[in-house]
Amino acid sequence: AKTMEEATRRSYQFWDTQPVPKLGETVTSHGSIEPDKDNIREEPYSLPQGFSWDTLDLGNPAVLKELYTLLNENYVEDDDNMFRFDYSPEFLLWALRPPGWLPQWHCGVRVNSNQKLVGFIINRIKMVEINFLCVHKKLRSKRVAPVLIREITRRVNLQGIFQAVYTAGVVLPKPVGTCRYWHRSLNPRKLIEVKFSHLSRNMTMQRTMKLYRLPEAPKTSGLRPMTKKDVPVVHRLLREYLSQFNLVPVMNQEEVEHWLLPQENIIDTYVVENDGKVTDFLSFYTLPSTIMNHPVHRSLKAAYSFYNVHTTTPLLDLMSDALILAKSKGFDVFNALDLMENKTFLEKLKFGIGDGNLQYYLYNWKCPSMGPEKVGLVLQ
Ligand code: NHW
Repeated sequence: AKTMEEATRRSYQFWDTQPVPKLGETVTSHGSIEPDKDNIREEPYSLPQGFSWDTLDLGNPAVLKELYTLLNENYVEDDDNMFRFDYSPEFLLWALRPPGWLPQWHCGVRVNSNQKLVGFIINRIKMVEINFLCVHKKLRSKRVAPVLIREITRRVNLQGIFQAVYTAGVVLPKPVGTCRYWHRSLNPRKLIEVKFSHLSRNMTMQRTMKLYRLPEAPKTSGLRPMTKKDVPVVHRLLREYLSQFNLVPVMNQEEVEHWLLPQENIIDTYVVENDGKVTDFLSFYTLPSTIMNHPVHRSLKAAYSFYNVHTTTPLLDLMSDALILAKSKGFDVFNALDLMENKTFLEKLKFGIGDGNLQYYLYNWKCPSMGPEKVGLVLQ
């Protein structure tokens, strides 16, 4: 189901068996839905005949390439099946091996006969984040996804963890928050050519290009790439800034270093430093999409807004510089969700609203749902 209306009318064969609130339910209390289990099943769940579990060693470049290929060919597409995420192998290592990662959480499914990788789900670290659930196109609608979800749940439970957070485009029982993607054209001609966007009524290509034109260089004085020395101050700024939202990651310094220290073509972070004082930072990650069926353009280069913290520089100025930096690095589009304080700059900076929502979910935790401006968590 794509919308709440469709979703409330259907039943959920799998999700109705899981510790999540029902779609119609209004939650007013906070707490776990089922108690922590004290005996956790020791045997892996059974896969359909002909398939086996395989823990993926992403440190092996050949295995990393297999995962890259599975996702490149079978992961998330837009509603019109024109674009599909193209997570790079280096990005996958960044996303899948944060501090505290465990090998058994990189849970793959292979075909016995030829060892082809056809399924994957992973989680990252007391509450875990679940991401990259993927089943090969040839194996869809055969209830493999619930087996993957049960198996990762079992493996996480074995570590004494009973809660998780995840996001999805589809409506399931029951979103804790609903966010929307917005898109800022950086290369409008290409975006129109590949039908990511279209020429507005009464607009020529010339006028559209002028509308989205950006300065060559950022405007904020003291803006520079984050370095390792900035980790403690960025950690403090992030923790203080996030305290105003209701759903946030609690990162230690090591995690801040992992998630925010710049890595080429993966993550960009710029801090504002004046008179020896770091007061603000902006960040975005790199996630291109494959353009399916286009004669000329193969890839759409997209930057995704990550964490942006302001104490001195106005957020609008910070994000305007984020757009300028992204444009100068050759991105075609800059994407941002309408969470945290993003609504204060989206329209002003000429973002256009996207179609479809990103739903946020908690596993085995009930709490009242919140508006997007109270969501302070961004997943890859
Ligand atoms: S969202 C991206 C998910 N991946 C994609 O969209 C890639 C392309 N699609 C596929 O690979 C980010 C398949 O269509 C997938 C479903 C694998 C999505 N989340 O096997 P069946 C994430 O990775 C339910 C959760 O026949 P399929 C977050 C669906 O409602 N459930 O379908 C992942 C139905 O259940 P129902 C989803 O098309 C979070 C059942 O799956 C789902 O062959 C995971 C149908 O299964 C989704 N995105 O495969 C949960 N999409 O109740 C983690 C469909 O309606 C929970 N379904 O009968 C926490 C676990 C850890 C807890 C630790 C304490």
